[in-house]
Amino acid sequence: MTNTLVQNESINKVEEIKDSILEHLCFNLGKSPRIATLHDWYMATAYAARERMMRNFVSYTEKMQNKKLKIVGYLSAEFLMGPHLGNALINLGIENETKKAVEQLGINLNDVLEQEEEPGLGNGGLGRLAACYLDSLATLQVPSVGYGIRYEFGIFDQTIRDGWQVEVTDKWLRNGNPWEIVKPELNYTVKLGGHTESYTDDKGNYRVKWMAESEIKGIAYDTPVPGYKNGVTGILRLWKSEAVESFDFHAFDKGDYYGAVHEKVFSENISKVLYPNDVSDEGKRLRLSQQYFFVSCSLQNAFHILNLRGLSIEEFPESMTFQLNDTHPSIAIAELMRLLIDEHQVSWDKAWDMTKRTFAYTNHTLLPEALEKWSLPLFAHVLPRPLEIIYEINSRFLLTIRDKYPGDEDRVKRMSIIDERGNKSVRMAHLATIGSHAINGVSALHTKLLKQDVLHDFYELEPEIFFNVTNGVTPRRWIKLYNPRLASLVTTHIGEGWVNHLETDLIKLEQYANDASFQQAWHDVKRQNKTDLADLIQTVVGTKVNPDSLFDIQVKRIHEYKRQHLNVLYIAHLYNRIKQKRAEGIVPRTFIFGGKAAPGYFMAKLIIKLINSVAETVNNDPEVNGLIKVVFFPDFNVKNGAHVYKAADLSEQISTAGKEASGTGNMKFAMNGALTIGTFDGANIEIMECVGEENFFLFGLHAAEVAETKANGYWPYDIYNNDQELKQVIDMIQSGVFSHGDTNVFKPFVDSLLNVDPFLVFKDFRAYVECQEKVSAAYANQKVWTKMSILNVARMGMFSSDRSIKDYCENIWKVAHG
Ligand code: 9GP
Repeated sequence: MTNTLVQNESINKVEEIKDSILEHLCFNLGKSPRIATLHDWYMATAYAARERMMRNFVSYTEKMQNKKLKIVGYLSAEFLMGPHLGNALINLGIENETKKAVEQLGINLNDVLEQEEEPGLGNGGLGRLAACYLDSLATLQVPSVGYGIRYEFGIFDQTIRDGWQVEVTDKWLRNGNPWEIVKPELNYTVKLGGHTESYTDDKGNYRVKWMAESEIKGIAYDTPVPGYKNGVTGILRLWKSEAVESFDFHAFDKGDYYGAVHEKVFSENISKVLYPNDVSDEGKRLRLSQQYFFVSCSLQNAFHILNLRGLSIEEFPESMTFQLNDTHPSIAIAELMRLLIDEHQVSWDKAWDMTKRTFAYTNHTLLPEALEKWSLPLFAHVLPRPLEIIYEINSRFLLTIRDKYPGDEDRVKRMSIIDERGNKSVRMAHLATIGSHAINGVSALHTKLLKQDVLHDFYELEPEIFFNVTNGVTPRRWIKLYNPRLASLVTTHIGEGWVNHLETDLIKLEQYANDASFQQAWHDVKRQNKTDLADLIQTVVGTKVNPDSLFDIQVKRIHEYKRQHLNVLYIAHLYNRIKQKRAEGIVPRTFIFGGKAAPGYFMAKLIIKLINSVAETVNNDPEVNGLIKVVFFPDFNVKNGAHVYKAADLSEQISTAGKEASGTGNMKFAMNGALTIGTFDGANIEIMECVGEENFFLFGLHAAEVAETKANGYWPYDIYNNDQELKQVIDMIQSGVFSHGDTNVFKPFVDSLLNVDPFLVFKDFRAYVECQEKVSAAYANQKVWTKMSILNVARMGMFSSDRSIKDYCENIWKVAHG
């Protein structure tokens, strides 16, 4: 096409978009431009964008009717999608035209984008990974449906008061959600509680009926997920719970007004709120009900799709494959068995064969407290029929184990789905493993440890079903949308193929690593991004930071294993050096933290308080003279991440080795030109292998050394006594230097480190300090640093979620991809 034609087409598009925005403003929002609020403009623009996806959405749904296609069902209790509008415009390829259209209407697109309340339907990495995978599934044209829960309240909003985290309810739906399409006709009944009864059917077969205590209804809400400039729109289908009968006239007639709506209140509670992770006991019953609720709706929907496609029940595993995103949806294994046996009269053996062929399981954690276990009495109370099925699965499975390993009762106990020790419980990871034909970890190290440790017995039994799929993130959102300056610099030099071919194209940047003018342009992009973040910090936190200082950033959930406190100890150490006039070699640094702590996790909340306390002391001490600054950026979420990753010089990935399954923030940072200081953990290792050891700051114990240290008896107190600088830092915290003389507030923190130090902060402290000194020295030479930054980005192609999804398609799902 000639330039003029392209220009004309673009002008037409601008007009079309403008008309469409105005129409939606009038017909959907009932407003004239004169009285429209910014939020109205956002809604109208969102509807205009959604409209452009709907034709593809319909044709995609039609395409799924093709009997030969295998559909991927991605079952996940969390989808952390982030704001939709900006991403939709990028993927539809209409961001420039929309910008112009909105401008011609007298509005600024960035102000419109700011209006969107992000759907916080996830805790962190796991939910965000699911969102990246949906983007890649649509981009790679894999027929798929993401299934989850439409929580009315997502992850809490975080505010900081007096240095402490305060949680605020996330009312993301209060102003309406223009992206979802309710499908009332797609509704399924889900049973809960009660008991079971057996009977013999008219053919003389033994059958079981579940006499439920209550029944709730799940209604489908669909959100279109646009692929990248390919005319494909995928589906995110979230279930909202409702009462089967929302009003009990019988109770009402008796004058029981509360009783009349009780069922409605009870039923709606199921999809009311997302559970913050890391909480052990609270709300367990509701959480188990949530998990069962959404997988039951999703599987019933799968049968509906099977039926629409004119396929038989036997064809289920060939027509649809389900990925279990962690153990949260693993009850799906028992539920599919129940649906096949109780509802579709399939024999046990056949049903089991079909179930195993249907499911694959991704494990996302080795932390024992995060591997879900449900108490047996609770399970029996909420899900009596699925529990019977689990017992039967287990007893048949254990027969095969006894057969294969005669006399090895220890192994039988270790592998059983039911943990018989203490208060009996159901081990969901075992159910997921036994019921799946493929199991994968999320980084090379994690998969290795999974095989070696948590699922070792299962690996020994069937090594061929274990895979690794290293996580990835989408370059559409995390580079093109959120780092437009870098994206345009990259595109100018290597073309725009990198946006959906990151694996092959990004490496072309390497040729510019030594080019002085490219280095300068690269440096300028980073400098501008840092200035933007500095402005935002000034507005949100009120702290003035220097964009020429090294931006050293750690954003992620707050958890002891992620060791934000190791970072804080280092800051306190630098502060000490400055106070003692030993500041030589310290480059100006801004330490930026962000992340939420689970509301019930005291130590994580205390770490936030410590960061803020250190910030207050350091930032206000005239002797520091701005050499170091500390900032806690509140309410870290996808929307804030947009400003943070691109502005980082240094990415902190300092978990205790063997604890972080993969990490995905590490990828977002490196793809946006940050260098990493990191341990030999999760995907850090693969990142280091790709970018080169010389472009990565590695420190600390390896996973095997961590295990060995603990096994040999670990005495943190000795380390404290033998390292004067560490001792000074701990004594400062203890003596109230950062807490206005209060010696109580951080006592639990200090005590925990001195007596237990479960994540080996003291053990790695010295190595971390030394490594940080290397970072400072490297940063002092900006040309070398910039070159390292370019090489980091150039070599990050493998961490695109497109590569991960291709791995799933080829090795696990056996489906074609674009
Ligand atoms: O902790 C892991 C994190 O390392 C990983 O990147 C993410 C996605 O695979 O999953 C996290 N796991 C969980 O949130 C719970 O298992």
